[in-house]
Amino acid sequence: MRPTLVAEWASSTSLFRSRKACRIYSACAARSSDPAWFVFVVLVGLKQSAMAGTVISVAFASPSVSPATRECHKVPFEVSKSEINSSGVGRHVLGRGGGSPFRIGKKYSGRVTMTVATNVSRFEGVTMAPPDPILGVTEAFKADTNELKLNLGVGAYRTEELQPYVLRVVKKAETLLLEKGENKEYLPIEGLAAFNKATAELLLGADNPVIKEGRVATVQGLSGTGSLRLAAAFIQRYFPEAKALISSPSWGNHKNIFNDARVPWSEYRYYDPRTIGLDFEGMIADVKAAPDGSFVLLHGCAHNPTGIDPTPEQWEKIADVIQEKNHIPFFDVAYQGFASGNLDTDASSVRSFVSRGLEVLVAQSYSKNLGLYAERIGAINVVCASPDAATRVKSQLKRLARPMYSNPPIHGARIVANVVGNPELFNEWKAEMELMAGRIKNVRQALYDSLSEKDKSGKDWSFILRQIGMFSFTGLNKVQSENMTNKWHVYMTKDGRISLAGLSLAKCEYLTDAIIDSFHNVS
Ligand code: PLA
Repeated sequence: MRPTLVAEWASSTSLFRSRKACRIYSACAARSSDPAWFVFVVLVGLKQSAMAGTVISVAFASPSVSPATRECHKVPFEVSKSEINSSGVGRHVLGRGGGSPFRIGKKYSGRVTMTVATNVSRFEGVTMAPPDPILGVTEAFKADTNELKLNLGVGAYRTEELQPYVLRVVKKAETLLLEKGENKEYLPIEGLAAFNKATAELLLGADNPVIKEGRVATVQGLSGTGSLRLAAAFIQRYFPEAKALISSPSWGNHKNIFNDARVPWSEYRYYDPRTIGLDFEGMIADVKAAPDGSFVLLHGCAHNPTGIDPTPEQWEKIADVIQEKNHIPFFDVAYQGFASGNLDTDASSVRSFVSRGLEVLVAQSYSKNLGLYAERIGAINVVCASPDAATRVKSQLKRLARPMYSNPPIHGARIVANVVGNPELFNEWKAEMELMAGRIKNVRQALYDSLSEKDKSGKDWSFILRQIGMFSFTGLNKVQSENMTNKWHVYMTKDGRISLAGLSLAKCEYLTDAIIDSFHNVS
């Protein structure tokens, strides 16, 4: 196959308008395994001050070209415009109708393409992305034909028969919706008004003064993930200097979300493997050490993946430090009602921060507590100091949403609005949620009992009982987790997390054998 070369960089294109800023950062020649093809590669960078913000990537149609290139792209040297023009490289790579992309005032797209040969896909250089560490586990599970297999990867509630579950109250709400025969016109950018009202009230309490005073900007989002992403885009636009702080460990997608939104982040200590508990001192020290005005991402309840939440007293101390440091708390509430079985108890961390008068961001999800996974229903709430600020913030969230997805889907929003807004359905939901949370608590207990009975090593497994929510963070390392999957067909994330929502009482013993084997026989 004939090689095609594509060199591109991402950076502020306006920098290229300054001739002085131009620098050939690295140049190299590579010979592919086919001697007929000799390819010059020129990577164009910026002067050193700008290099940090410059991403350069080079893609090759022929994989054989790239290793040689890697070896020779190390020596930076300067080349003037005329040198570019006088070299073959310049003509081929940069020449565009005789002009240079670096001419002052010329707007240039930041992409250089040199086609050395034809008949090759323009996407040859697109590399294979790795499978998602969580959703990829489900794909692997589906491909496994062993009948003992068990999917404890994704946090999705299953019945005792290990079947997906649609809540009865959801079915009822859907029947009501069908009877009403409502239309499918576009929602406004901010989503369904009845949903936005219901979701803010569910989170903060209907009689919370911040709601009454109109200080909450609520925008319907594409479930928890989409709401977090919208907030991250907002942070990037309005707080370009700010950093996000993420717990270590955290739900894996948090890092992706901030990376994609180009919000720099760092981690704060959270989990202490020695105590299999919260590293509270470490957390406080790291939150204190972060630059003032950072966005501190907190799991409102049922911390994923550890299942370890701060106590109410610890939450107060965390709030003290956040307030002292002028940080902005950013809650991810993906499991309201699933930690304790009670919606209000699980919102108490958020409510206590709000009652201090703090401005707070809160992303919500109805994937788990209403089982609306695929409906993609959630919200981003920004509690502001004044109604005026809330109005402006909301207008900007809408402005960010419009070019991304225009407006959100209606079906899930109607279900939530109907369930929360109808006292009878609301009570049924609470009862069903208690049932779901109760089933998880039962298997948690059963797993602990079984491990304590079968494991003769004297290891203390009581940490499993202290964890809450859907997950248990087993302490199994990557290799041990791989053994769980490869030998026992137990699918789980490689950080040692198991979703107890995917476990039945009947499977506890099998899981116990798998854990004991992996823990003691695999280093
Ligand atoms: N925030 C946290 C802490 C989560 O655990 C999840 C889902 C979300 C947000 C987003 O969920 P949503 O977009 O569906 O509302 N975490 C799952 C699924 C349950 C996943 O990874 O997407 C998990 O297995 O960790």
